[in-house]
Amino acid sequence: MPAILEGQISAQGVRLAVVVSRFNSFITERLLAGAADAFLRHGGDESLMTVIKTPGAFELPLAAKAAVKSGKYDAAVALGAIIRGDTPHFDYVAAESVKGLAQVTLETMVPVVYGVLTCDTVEQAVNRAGTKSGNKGFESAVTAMEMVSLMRLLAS
Ligand code: INI
Repeated sequence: MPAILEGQISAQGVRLAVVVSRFNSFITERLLAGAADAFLRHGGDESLMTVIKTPGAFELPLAAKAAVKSGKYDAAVALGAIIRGDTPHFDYVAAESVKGLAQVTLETMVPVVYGVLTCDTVEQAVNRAGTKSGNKGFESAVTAMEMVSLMRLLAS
């Protein structure tokens, strides 16, 4: 049998930074509620979760980088909602947020989870923020827990 390294999904003892943008806050507040729900329901300690707010999704990478570089967190979850409008702005913000967050996680070796919705319509975003298609915030927090556990296994 090959050795299999796979993370556990538990928030016990996990120090989590939730970096959330205010743009489209009617969606992002639902994502934040989902992330907090997942963290607490998996045994997380409320005092070990910090919420960090940014103006928009474009600012998520810088705030996430500062958070994880502080050494105070085992993982970060970045939450945002980018919704297509009439101009190419959507594409620029979406591309920079994903690229920036990917850079942060690889440079710092701290799990930074991409919980940013990139949707064509408000309805698509609503569906992914706690209605028809789950809650991206909840799923992202679960991913963060698994990655913290996996990184510990890989380091041991
Ligand atoms: N920021 C978002 O988080 N979502 C969006 O849909 C969005 N759109 O479409 O404009 C958005 N723009 C703001 C951007 O993230 C920055 O805050 C702004 O450009 C200042 O740097």
